[in-house]
Amino acid sequence: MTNKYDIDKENSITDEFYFLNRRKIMASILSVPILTQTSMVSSKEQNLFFTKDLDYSTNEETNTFKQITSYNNFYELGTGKKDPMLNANKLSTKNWKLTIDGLVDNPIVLDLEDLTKKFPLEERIYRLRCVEAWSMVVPWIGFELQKIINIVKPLQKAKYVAFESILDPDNLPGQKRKILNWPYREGLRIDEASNPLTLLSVGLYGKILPNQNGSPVRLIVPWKYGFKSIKSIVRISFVESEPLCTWNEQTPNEYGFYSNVNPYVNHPRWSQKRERRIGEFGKRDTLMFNGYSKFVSNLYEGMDLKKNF
Ligand SMILES: Nc1nc2c(c(=O)[nH]1)N[C@H]1C(S)=C(S)[C@@H](COP(=O)(O)O)O[C@H]1N2
Ligand SMILES: [Mo]
Repeated sequence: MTNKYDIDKENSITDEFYFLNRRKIMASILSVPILTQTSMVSSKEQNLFFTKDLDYSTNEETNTFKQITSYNNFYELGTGKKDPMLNANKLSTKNWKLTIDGLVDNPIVLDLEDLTKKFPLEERIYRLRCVEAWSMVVPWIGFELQKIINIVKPLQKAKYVAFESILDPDNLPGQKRKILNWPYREGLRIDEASNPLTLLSVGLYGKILPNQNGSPVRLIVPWKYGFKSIKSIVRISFVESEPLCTWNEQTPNEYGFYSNVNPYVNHPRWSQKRERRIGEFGKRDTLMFNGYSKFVSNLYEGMDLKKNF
């Protein structure tokens, strides 16, 4: 029997068992894999203390640290898949501040230390499905965005959450060209942001996030296409109306506000029915909501997901 809760195998006895026993197991830093010295990553050595989540984590095999850190989308560091790794040192996270403001009772600013120490950290093993039809399984470390929502206390009229990445064209090679309308921006409805699956990640494989994965803090929304999972966030604002999202602004007929993983809605230029897991040769079927239906399908009841793609 597996010791993890598999979110795809609905209705199985083990699911029921682990769902009822919402256990957390203390992870030892000794369980963190030892990284090869030759891997070209800007791995930050600091170990994080965290518990292992069994409620929402998949028991699928994780991609290797090397795969997760050498095949990235992070246009601020270049558009090639290896560019973020090669340009990782161009992103400076020193003196980072994450501002949380807008329609809230209690705006706050978090610094680097707050991000790893203020909230208990969990390891969440999530599938991430990119809109380009590849996927990875990543052992993220982070905390639920809900934890921040509880602190800032959004006002009644706040209906959406807007996210903004770093703007630093002097140092970020990708921002020297106007390939996107910088800074990168994303948004969620407030109920999506409050869903327990929605994570702010500060690490992976037991350590501080490598720059190419969006250090020092990035969003993970595992039931949506990867581009919603905005990296290197400097501002989170609570707002009244649907915020601007970078890819939706860039190409609205290809990338909607919702961008839920949906095998029944093709991208105008390719199918979304199947995906390639990085490291594998064949393809596998893409699942509705990336396999997270039981946690999130209720958020979209009554909505036409072909129209609201
Ligand atoms: N700021 C910013 N965030 C970003 C992107 C980006 O270009 N800039 N790319 C997105 C896309 S398209 C994907 S698939 C994921 C990739 O995350 P990973 O490189 O950690 O796997 O990050 C998302 N977040
Ligand atoms: Mo993506």
